[in-house]
Amino acid sequence: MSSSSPRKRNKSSQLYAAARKLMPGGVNSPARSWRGVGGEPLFIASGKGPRIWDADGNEYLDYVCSWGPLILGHAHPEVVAAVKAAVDMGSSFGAPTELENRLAQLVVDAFPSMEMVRFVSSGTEAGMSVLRLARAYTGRDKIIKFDGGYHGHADALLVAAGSGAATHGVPDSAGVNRSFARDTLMAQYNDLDSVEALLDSNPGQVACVIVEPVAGNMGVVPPARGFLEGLRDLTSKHGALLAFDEVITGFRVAYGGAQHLYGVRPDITCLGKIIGGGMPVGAYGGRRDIMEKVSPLGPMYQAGTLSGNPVAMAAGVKTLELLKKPGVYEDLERSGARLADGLRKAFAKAEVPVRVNRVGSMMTVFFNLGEVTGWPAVSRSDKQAYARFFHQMIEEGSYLPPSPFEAMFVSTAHTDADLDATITAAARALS
Ligand code: HOZ
Repeated sequence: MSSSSPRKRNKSSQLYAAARKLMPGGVNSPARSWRGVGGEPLFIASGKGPRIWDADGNEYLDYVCSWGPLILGHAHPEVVAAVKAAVDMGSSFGAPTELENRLAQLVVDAFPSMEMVRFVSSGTEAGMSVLRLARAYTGRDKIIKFDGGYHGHADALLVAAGSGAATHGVPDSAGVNRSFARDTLMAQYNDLDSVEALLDSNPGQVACVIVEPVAGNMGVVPPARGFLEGLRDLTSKHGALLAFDEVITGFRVAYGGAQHLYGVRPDITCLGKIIGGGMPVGAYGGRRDIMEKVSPLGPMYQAGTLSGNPVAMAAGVKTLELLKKPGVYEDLERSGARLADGLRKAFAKAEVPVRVNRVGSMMTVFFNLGEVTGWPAVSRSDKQAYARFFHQMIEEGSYLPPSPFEAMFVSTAHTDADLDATITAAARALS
């Protein structure tokens, strides 16, 4: 897998030069621009199973997996066949289809807290809609989010946000209406006291607390024991809704998401990524009495021509059907543990202090001396060291997230041999 001379990137470089003239920063989403690690992004030509190939023909083992959705790997034959069959029947109707019923049934069966669901086209739409719904249901304006938590780029949620916003050192976006941002209160992840203080000082004003139950957009940070249960108790006590953003964790850390893994039932949930099997999809759902506020049943308006798009629904249905098979999550857990343990050993041998945080098949290598339990610790990580490691791994043929504050993902297509090759490559890169 290693290459003695640097990989050629002529074609990627030419494409990037052309893209920069056409699109801001040459990309359509900032995190993929490599500003978090320096250098020019690779342009990807194709993917199959655990591998991707760039425009110059270089091969990589892929641990980005489209930022999570490709839990079955790239171009899974059954998902591809389902997409082809759907598109042959017509790509969009803007009218109800049976496929929406099928995906909705799979989702509500997997997530008992979601008694009803509404499909949208992205995780951002799901996050934005959940806030509107919480406000419509409670008649309150304020929301609590966590420092380093990312729930898409809706105005009210772009305050101290993780993911690309953190990577680029721009915690707040220009253009966000100050009055929206004023209603967004910031707490610290894994710190219940910070949440309680905000609820106490804003009595009867907080519509919801929105949280990634396993933080994934500041890198992977698992919930401390009792944190999610504490949020459940505090929100119930103060009449606020508890919203879990499971756009990354849904069908990833368990078939029923983090809420199943940790046994905490939120009022509303955002989903995305995996339920579209690699196609653009998001969803939100929750208790029936809450979801009945959504138009056309209720007064909260939210709509979309491409919502419930049949091609995306077909990819999602097939993906969830495959994930439901026995043993899938046990295998993902084993693969995740194998990679994380192997990386820990490689770093320990090289005497490079890191923390590898992992939940199931998602993980982050933090170049950090201490425990990483929330944004203050995450932000103390050595970004330059991550950037060096990232580039070494690219040369070794493993494609990691181009940011120190994102998650690596393992798919069912990664074999033990693939994972071991990446561990060996890391050891070589560190030597
Ligand atoms: N929001 C994604 C990371 N958590 C990045 C999306 C992208 O750049 O494709």
